[in-house]
Amino acid sequence: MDHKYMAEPYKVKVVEPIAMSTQQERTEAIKRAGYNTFLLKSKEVYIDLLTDSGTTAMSDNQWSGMMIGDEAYAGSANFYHLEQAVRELYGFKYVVPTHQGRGAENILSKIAIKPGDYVPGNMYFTTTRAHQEMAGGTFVDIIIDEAHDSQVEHPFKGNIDLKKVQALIDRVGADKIPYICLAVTVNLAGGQPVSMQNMREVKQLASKHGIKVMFDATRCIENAFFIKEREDGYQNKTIAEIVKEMFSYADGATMSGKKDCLVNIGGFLALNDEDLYQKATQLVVVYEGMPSYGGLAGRDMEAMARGMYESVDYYYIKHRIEQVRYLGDKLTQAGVPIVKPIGGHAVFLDARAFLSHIPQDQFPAQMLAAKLYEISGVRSMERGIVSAGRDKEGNHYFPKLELVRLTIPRRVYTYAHMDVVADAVIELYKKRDSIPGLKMVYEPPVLRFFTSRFEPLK
Ligand code: PLI
Repeated sequence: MDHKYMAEPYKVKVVEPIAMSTQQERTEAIKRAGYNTFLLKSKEVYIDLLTDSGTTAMSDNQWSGMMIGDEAYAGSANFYHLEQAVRELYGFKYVVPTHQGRGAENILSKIAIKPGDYVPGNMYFTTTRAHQEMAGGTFVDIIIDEAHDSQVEHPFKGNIDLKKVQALIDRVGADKIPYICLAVTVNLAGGQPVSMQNMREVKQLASKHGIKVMFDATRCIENAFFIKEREDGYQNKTIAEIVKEMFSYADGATMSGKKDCLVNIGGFLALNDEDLYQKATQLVVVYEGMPSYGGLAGRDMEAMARGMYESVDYYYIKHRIEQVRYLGDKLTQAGVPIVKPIGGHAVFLDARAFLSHIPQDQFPAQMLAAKLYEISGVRSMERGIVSAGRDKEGNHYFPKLELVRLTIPRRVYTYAHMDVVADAVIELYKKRDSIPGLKMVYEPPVLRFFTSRFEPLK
């Protein structure tokens, strides 16, 4: 029998109880946390959809791999397993492990970007752009226009607009563009994928001008599933074959292993160019550790290598995408405004439409996330004006997308949990008119969303 949504392709071997709380306790908790869900204690949370980063449930196979961690300072056996997985599955020659994705972003930005350079990317990601800017670069958004409209249905809404790339080359010159940063999938657009055809064309255009293409590989497996589902010619290819072809259009990649490598910590920088690899090994020893562990224990590298092989299993990724879709479909049926189409790792509430009475500089998505927690114990994350930060002149960026992300950890929650989340959001939607805006009362200078604090407006 064929079900619309696939049941879990795993069974439960270990359980972790979750804390229950009363609405009064949650009202106090979110006030104490300055209306910032990042500042809640996890024990105050019932269903934790803050992020899919590092929140994965590892498999019995990965846990058993942890026991054969080779904790040598240099030349750990687990590094060679990781290197083998990266070569076999992604096709890159060199790998530099890092403690997580931003460790790889730091090294890549420092070795590739010079002050005054421009770094085009398919929508910004917070840490990625911060490292590019700290290296003296200017980020330029080259994603297709459709990605900035939450209601446009497009099968590959993460695609790069080649005309925007060409316009940037014409404006600043190819020698000011060290690389194009191509993210698969695009997190802040709603977990939207990039088509294989687009990757191929971006690589062709970049090569013509001597520009490199660096992938943000963080959710590459989710992207591969969408290609199999939506792009002509890929229906009969395996996820592994699709992933391999995707990376054939890249000169390198940064990876947050905490997402599609199915681990709680870890990441790497993968490269083909020997010269860049040499430079990366010179920096990794300063910021992370030896090039054969880069901020990770041997056991962490083993878990990541094993997770990479598990991640290309068709049934694993089919279930993951369908579980996210199940939640999104329920919300759509109830009329709740969400980003369409439903992406890979999360359902994104459109806070601009949900709380249309709150102006963007009164932080509607921030308040929506706080209120959802208060009524239900479900923790989500603001992905709007607070996450976007300020420009070099100190003004808020006003992103078109003002979103709340309900991010689904991998292999952690069931469909019953998704029902609870959907019911809570629908209840809140009915009460939306009574929700006020916020004012910011503490703001750190970079990556402000992590620790900023707010108070409700009267
Ligand atoms: O959290 P890191 O340092 O392992 O990875 C940084 C990072 C890079 N690229 C993309 C697309 C990400 O989504 C990403 C991290 N994302 C987080 C933490 C998230 O909650 O989405």
